[in-house]
Amino acid sequence: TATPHPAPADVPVVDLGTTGLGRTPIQHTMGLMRTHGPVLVRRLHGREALFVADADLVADLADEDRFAKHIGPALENVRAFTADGLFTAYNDEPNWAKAHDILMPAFALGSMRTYHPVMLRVARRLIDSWDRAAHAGRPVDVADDMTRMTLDTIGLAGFGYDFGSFGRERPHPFVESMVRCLEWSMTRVAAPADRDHAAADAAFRRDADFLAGVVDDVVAARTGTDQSGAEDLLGLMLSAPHPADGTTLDVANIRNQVITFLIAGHETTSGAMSFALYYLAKHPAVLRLVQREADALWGDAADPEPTYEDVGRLTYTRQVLNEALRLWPTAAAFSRHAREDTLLGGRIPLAAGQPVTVLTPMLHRQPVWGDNPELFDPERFTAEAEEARPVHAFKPFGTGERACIGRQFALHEATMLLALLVHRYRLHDHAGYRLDVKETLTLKPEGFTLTLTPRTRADRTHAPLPGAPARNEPTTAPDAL
Ligand code: FDE
Repeated sequence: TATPHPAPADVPVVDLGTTGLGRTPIQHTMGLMRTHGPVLVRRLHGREALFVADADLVADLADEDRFAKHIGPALENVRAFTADGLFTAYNDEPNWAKAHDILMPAFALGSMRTYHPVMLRVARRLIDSWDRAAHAGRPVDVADDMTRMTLDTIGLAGFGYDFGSFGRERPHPFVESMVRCLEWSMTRVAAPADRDHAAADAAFRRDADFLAGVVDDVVAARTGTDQSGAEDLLGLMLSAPHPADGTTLDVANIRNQVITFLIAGHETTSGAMSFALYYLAKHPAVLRLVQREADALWGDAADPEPTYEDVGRLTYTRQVLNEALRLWPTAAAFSRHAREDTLLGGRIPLAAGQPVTVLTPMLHRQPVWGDNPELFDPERFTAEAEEARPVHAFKPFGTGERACIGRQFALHEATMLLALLVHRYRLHDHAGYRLDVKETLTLKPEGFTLTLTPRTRADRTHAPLPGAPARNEPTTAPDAL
């Protein structure tokens, strides 16, 4: 039911009336764009929101002089439990710049060297658990286990706190509360104003209080110990002075930051690895190439000891991850607003402060991606292909000054784990899984299970890819796939 919009005339207005968006607002809006094109106004309960995926318009929105991050309705709800934490802070809230300056060093590329051993330690927990499943012939729930892994990783690497997720039948209660909080933030946006939300809101409050309690434990476990000056995130939060005025972060802000990092640092990364494994299970030829890359590094080692430098050499694995993030960027939308009255793309009038939301999965399916954008193809991320493409065509980490601070962290963690997994197991899509993308503000493949068998010496010993840095000589002929 598209009706013409007064200005500009070529932007369709899609009125959803009172039908709402259901439990999959991102995919619903993707569907609208497939019908109406990559620029549209979505009207819901009388509220209008401009969505774009057109590559030129997104490039224009990336202009930091004219646009800035916008905290839209969903993030406004998230603020109920993260307030002025980095992700949800308003641009002009003093604690944004302060925390950004203090925490940036913890995310510089060089810092990944510090996190590497912890990431490896947690990867081994996952592998132990998958070994047991493989041995018992039991399927693994991919997204659940990736979430265990990423929560333990950010907990240990960032805060020296062990969530011990692999020792638990069910996800850590922090995860369950967090997921409910995120769902509340998402569904509350589309909830009709005339309905009674008291019960949902009270349940949310209980969950949010629980999250805060966990965070207080995390902080308490550190304060007063000789670790309080440690160089991890929590150490910086507790003791690093701001370069400008010498003050440290205050207690309330530290709480907001810890919740923010525990959430941002694990939900999205876990989804990204899950989608990558999904595509690998469905594309045996690609899987074989990733395996070859890992085999070229680690040969037939039963328990490889990836070095920090190894992860930088896993270029094809990284391409696979990028391609998974193209099709399903797990943080699937980000919003911008105009700093002053302006014309978006030279044609769409925007008033100062007016928000525009970029629907990333559709940006990643625009014509700059060729004529078969739904096709999973890691060749799109060779260095040459990337160079040939407009820079703003790929935005899984947002844009500008408020882009993802955890990008290198997530990529290092995910690349290493994927390579370790494909080096160790054959992946079997035993249930003929059909992709079902669950939305809890972030995206995940729901109900995706795999069975695993250990790869054998014969599986592993084939020639390295041409040009791959071979440390181990192949012990059999290249055709022993
Ligand atoms: C951020 C981010 C973003 C942006 C948003 C807006 O704009 O609104 C995005 C899109 C993202 N992020 C994405 C992602 C993906 C993945 C995988 C990730 N992410 C990961 C991670 C990890 C960590 C730790 C993180 N992440 C964190 C973060 C933070 C803190 C933030 C905020 C920043 C500022 O400053 O604002 C982000 N992240 Fe991310």
